[in-house]
Amino acid sequence: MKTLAGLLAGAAALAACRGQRPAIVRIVEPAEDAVVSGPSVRVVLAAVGVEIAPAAELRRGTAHHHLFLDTDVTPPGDTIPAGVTGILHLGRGQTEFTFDSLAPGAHRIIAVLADPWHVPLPNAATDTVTVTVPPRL
Ligand SMILES: [Cu+2]
Repeated sequence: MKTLAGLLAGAAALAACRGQRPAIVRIVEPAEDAVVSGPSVRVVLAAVGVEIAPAAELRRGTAHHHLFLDTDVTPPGDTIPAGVTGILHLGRGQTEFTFDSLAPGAHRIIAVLADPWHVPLPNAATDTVTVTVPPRL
């Protein structure tokens, strides 16, 4: 019987064979299912297995964070578009972002790592949290 640890080790070894390090992104804050005070919500991000750097440096092997707010993730291999509502490039290498005015209700936030050309890293894990902004009284 395969264990989760065994599967993960296998995936890491496969990625290493291909010259790719498996990258993982985590939304550190807010927590999954958090009820946030809103309307401003601070998102804190962490990445493992890849260096976070400003996109403008155009250095291969680095990545920057992206956030998809109530928006589906760009299909694999596609460039993450700029100037689209709900899609944010943290292109200066930031690891935090504050949404200033989230409406009351549930919101889905997805974190995605992409290379300096804004193409999601192959085999990189994404992270998703759903948060709720309570109704204003
Ligand atoms: Cu980008």
